[in-house]
Amino acid sequence: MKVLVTGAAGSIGRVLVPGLVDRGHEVVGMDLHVAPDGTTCPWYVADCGDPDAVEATLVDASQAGPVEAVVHLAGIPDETSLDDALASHVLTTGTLLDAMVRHGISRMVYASSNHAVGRTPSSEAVDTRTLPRPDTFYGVGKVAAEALLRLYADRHQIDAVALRIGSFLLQPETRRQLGTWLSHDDAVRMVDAALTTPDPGFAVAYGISNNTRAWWDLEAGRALGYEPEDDAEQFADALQAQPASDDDEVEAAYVGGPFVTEAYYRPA
Ligand code: 15L
Repeated sequence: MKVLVTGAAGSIGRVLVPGLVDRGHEVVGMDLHVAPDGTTCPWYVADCGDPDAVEATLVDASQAGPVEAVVHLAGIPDETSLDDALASHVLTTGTLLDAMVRHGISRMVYASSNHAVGRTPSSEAVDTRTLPRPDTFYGVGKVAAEALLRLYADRHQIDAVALRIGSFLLQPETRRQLGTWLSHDDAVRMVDAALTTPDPGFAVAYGISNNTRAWWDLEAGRALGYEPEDDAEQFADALQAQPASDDDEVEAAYVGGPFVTEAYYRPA
């Protein structure tokens, strides 16, 4: 499948671009930054929130064959002002979806986040029926971007898969991440499944590995064909050997962990 990956130079993009190529996809990278050393796929330095830049990218990238899907990873991966969150997550998603409609591209895989439901207490089950409950403006941006995906799925029959990613890291670094970790290899497996599953329509799934301590439902991902293989448990002894801190308790209380704390409060 020929796939445009936005945010291709970011932390997830750097793993996903070669991972999708290894799985036989034809990848086109797009980012505000130049391609990392060693990148072999076509690359566009362009802003995916700028309609003209997106149009020029798709016109050029389609010359050697149509782009068939967009994996939208671009976005500020942390808390920011409300304006920046809306621009970074919502406007980019809308710009790309409009371009997809114009170009007949029928699938978007979106890097949403657990912070869309981050204010949900950890005592509650977390599945795809969990209502939006953002913990930050970052989470608000992800909720609104998911709403756009649903709108374009209904209006334009775009297959739109929102992956509420947990903690994408080489290995977990906190006790919370023993449940929320998404390994590099599982991230590739998950996005590949979301790209290739037949007719998902609008779908939401939680993006974590097969962690023994996970409390977010993995069934929606499995329904898309995502079978995670890694488990954070292999790191548990080392992490638990470290003294417990107050942060551990706060982080354990809500889905979004540290994003729920006052350090993340911003005026609107
Ligand atoms: C995210 O969505 C963030 O981009 C990342 O910085 C982490 O905070 C991660 O979630 C997480 O919840 O661990």
